[in-house]
Amino acid sequence: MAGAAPDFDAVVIGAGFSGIAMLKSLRDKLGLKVKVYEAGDTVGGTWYWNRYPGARCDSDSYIYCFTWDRQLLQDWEWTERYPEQPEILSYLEHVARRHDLKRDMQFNTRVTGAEFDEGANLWRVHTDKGDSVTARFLITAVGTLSATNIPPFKGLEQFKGKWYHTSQFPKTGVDFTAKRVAVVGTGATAVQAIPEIAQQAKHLTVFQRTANYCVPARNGKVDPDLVKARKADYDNIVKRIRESFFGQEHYFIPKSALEVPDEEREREFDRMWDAGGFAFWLANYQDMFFDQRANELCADYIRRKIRRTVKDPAVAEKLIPKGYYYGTKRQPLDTNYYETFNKDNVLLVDAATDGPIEEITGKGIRAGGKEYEFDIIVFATGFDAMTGPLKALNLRGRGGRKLEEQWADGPHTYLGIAVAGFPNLFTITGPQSPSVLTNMPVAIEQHVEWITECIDAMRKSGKTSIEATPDAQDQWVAHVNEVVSQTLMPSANSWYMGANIPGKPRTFLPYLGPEGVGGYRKKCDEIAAKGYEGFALA
Ligand code: N01
Repeated sequence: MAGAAPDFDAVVIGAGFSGIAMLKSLRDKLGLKVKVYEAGDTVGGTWYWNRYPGARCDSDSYIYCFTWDRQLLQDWEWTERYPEQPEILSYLEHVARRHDLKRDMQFNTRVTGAEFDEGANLWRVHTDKGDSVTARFLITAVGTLSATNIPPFKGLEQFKGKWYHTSQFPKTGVDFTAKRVAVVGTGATAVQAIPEIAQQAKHLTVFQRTANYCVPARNGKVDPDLVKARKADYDNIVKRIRESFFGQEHYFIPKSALEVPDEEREREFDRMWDAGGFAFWLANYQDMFFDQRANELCADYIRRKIRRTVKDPAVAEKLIPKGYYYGTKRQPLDTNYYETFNKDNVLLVDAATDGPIEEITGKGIRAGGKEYEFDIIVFATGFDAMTGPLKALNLRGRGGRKLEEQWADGPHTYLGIAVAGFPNLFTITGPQSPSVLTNMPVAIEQHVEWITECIDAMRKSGKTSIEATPDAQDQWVAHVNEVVSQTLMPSANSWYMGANIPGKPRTFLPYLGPEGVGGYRKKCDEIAAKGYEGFALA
């Protein structure tokens, strides 16, 4: 159906990594008329909002960037092994300027709703600035960890000091000098922020609900010879990360942790530990995610490290994770995290042993019957991951059906990129795609390329509508659940399972396909080659 001519060929929601890449691709490759709406006052997405002390990417900088700008891969010089938030933000600003992208972006504008007009075969998109525009395609580039979770603690409104969530930190920063500070949460964000805040604050109290298995990041300057070698080898690096499991240069050891002699395994563990970063998590023995006994060997190694690092044995015991398998929650990378608990100005309040948070009071936090007084509380309490940002968009598909209603019992997607009943909607790094289990730019670029090729193929064949079929969607959801059920992942109370948000359906949110993002790419390409199998085109 041709339908009425829309204002735009595509509206893209969000100007982070995904929105930038999507605009560039549709506008400059296909010549489409595209509009990007962004709630922040400039590009950046995640890296615009998360300005907490110590905010840094946990992927190595040489692969945490766009690969479609090969010249920029040569020209851009990252300062350290892991890029810091301000540096990523300036990188994205640079990309936006270099490709003249801002002229098609509207900042300080939040999309408040969009509905599919079946008669006209287009999306009507509305914003908080009063815009109401139409587009043939609607593409969400809203990120996966962008719906802030501030738990509904009793009494928060009475707190007389200042409080912040890590993903809504003031642009001007927060001065912790001479302040009594609380950090609530011990996830990847808190693990980065706690050592930094502890250096400034007069006193820091950390409220831990679940202890985490942290491994060292080992950040620092990268050897200039290695930087040079990587630049010379970028074509191969890009090929490797695109075909890899996690979008990183990490590969499992093709052996069981149980079959090797103890000394060999200990040597391998030491090697991964010394390498730092995600090696211990993503390049460990291949049965670590499947076999409880293999997993226990890894967990035991980390427990020994914690006991060796933390001087007070009682504090060390509190910091030792219990009740879930290593690696089934997102791996935090630490720089002096455990060491921070050796400082005189740092106190750990553990929900299991000291008592959980009961309420926020005028002066601070009451936990386990005791009131702790603070000038500042930092909530590092995470996000309503993956589905949260999409549900917040108030999307209505065929028959006015709301996305949040359709997903009441968890997400239902086809490939994590499309939703039955929502024609011409594409969800970049949506739930049930590899997404958060990868080095994000790799997953983002794969979706951006696939969407671009799909729209191009539609134009060439005179089609104006594409929609996942309910059957294909059901099969995909069943497949996503089937593959993850063979691993230890569903056993954890992780945000991957939606377990951090009270009332959220318990379901594994990303896709842990048998060959990771590389295998998923092949699958998506096969589907395209078969004339978009599982989609209805008109
Ligand atoms: O959030 P989290 P995050 N009462 O949900 C606790 C990415 N990231 O912002 O574990 C008390 O992991 C909660 O406790 P529990 C990365 O993918 C990337 O740290 O649910 N405590 C937990 O300790 C990461 O996984 C980078 O029991 C409560 C913490 O708050 C994701 O962002 C850097 C509570 C939340 O941890 C989210 O990490 C940093 C309550 N009611 C983060 N509710 C990069 O490298 C929650 N908690 C790019």
